Amino acid sequence: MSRLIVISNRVSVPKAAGAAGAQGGLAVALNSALREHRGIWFGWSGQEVEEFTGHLDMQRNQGVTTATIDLEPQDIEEYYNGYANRTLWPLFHYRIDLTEYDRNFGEGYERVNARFADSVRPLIEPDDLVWVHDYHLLPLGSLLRAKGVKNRMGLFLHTPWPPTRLLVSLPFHERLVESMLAYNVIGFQTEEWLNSFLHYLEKEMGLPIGEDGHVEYQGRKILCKAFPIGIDFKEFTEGANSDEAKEAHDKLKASVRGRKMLIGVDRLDYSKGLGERFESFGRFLADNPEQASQVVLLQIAPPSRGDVASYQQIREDLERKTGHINGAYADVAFVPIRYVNRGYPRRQLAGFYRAAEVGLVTPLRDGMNLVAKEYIAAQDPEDPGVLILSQFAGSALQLKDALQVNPHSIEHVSETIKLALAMPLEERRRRHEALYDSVRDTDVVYWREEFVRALFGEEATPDTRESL
Ligand code: ADQ
Repeated sequence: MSRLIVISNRVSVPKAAGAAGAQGGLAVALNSALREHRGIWFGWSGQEVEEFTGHLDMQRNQGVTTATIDLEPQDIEEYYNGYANRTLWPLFHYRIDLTEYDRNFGEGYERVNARFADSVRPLIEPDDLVWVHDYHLLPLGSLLRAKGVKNRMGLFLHTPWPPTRLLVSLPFHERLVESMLAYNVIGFQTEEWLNSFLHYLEKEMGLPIGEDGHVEYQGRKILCKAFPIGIDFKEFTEGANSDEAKEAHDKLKASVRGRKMLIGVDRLDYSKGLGERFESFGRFLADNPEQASQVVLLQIAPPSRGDVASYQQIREDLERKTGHINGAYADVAFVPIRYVNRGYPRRQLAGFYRAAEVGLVTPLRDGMNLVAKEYIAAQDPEDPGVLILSQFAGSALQLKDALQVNPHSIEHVSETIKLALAMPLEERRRRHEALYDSVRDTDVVYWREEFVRALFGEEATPDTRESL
């Protein structure tokens, strides 16, 4: 069986089952694939060294080999905080107002991608499949090709792909996109992002698009396809039925003393629409004074990317909005918004989701959004909560039975909150059943198997396919 080489910006070292600390569904799924394929996960350690040495730290944990490198301060500033998080992230989330086009960032991005290529190259053996993740490493495939790597290589982008009209604002966009065509497979979360990418290839590069999503470039065929990511359904639902989840659920329920609860769980990121969400909740309280003391919004938002100014701004903005709404509607024994800036172990999170009558997932733009799927998976099927979901999340294309909203419309979201809180049990059950089936059937294992199958490509024999 071919080995799998997974390459991403950061590496998540596998934890023993039941170990303390949170581990994301993606890490769980990739680790299980790596175990099956005797693979290696390569990336940045998250550590800083004074000067880059290229030293590879190889470790074996829980049957998975990880290989990491440390980066120097200038790398982190220009590649990670710079081009990845100040240029590509905002641009890919349609925020050209926040996009910084600093030339040094672009140079740092190429330098670090070259460092990744130099360091991972010796680990790649002729039959390995190479799977690169996300916007941090778009040119990595072409840099590896230049070093003689002939293996099948795939890229999966976890974010949206922006419309061509926005992308062309990026200096050297042609070079960036052309470098991606070194992969054999390019995967997106949804058809929408896929179509934006294909539109760029057609309009800006004049490439004909085959009906099956294949693009021909320099005599090679590249498969461009949507592979919607899911959650680790088995692990998450087991966790949701654990004692730890039940305890978290009961404690939270007791603390709200009969009030109905809405929950939001997001990294503190401007793409998640948190400011608009708070305003919508404020509007709901203003428009429905008879309910104002009967509902609570629990927003869990661990800070991320704190070195980037736009993230500091969103944090301040949310603190102001929380203070404003709580100041207006709290009384001595009650605050309407509980705003918590920390992470929780996944089982506790599952208990919190189940305790909430409404899941509020209202990003302004999101590649997929796994919180929406986790909320559905965590519900009690006999008495499920209602999911309010932004039409601009990738997951909206799959989760049709959620109450879909335009997160920019404060009125619409406020009215939808009212509708959700009043929804009869029968309708809640009907919607939940359909959503639950979709979350279960297209879970992260399905996603990973589909992608690896595509990565095998035409060369895959029935035997190798079956071994997936
Ligand atoms: P993110 O932007 O990080 O991911 P999302 O898909 O919602 O967004 O995943 C966040 C994950 O972090 C969820 O599993 C959630 O449970 C967890 N999380 C968030 N807050 C937490 C907290 N306080 N405590 C513990 N866990 C917390 C990017 C893209 C998405 C895409 C994913 C996967 O931006 O669009 O869905 O990658 O491809």
